[in-house]
Amino acid sequence: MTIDTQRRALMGAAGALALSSMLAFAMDKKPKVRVIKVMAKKFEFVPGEIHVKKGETITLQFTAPEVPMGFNLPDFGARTDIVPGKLATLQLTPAKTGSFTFLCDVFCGSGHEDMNGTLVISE
Ligand SMILES: [Cu+2]
Repeated sequence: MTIDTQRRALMGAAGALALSSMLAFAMDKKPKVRVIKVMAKKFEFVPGEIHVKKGETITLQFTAPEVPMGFNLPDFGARTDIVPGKLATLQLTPAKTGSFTFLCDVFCGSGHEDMNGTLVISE
């Protein structure tokens, strides 16, 4: 490879990178992703019931003010750790309707076993 072709390849890569970031930005702007804030505290999720539409893309944004928690939505194979002081996110586009239980899967104290909520997905 000569210096010239190397430089051209490099510029091409830089151009592709710039283009893809522009595309990502444009795509980011179009379909609005609804952000739902969920607080995981001893020993409940707030809100305990989350309502979404089938096919709607949502971003669940978790905080845990007290101790480390977990969010687990088994029916969708979705889970995340929730660590105090850090924002945890989970993006979801449910393709089915129904009521699905989510729960805390990180032991957080005496009420841990009852720490769960419901995701309600309607047509
Ligand atoms: Cu827990």
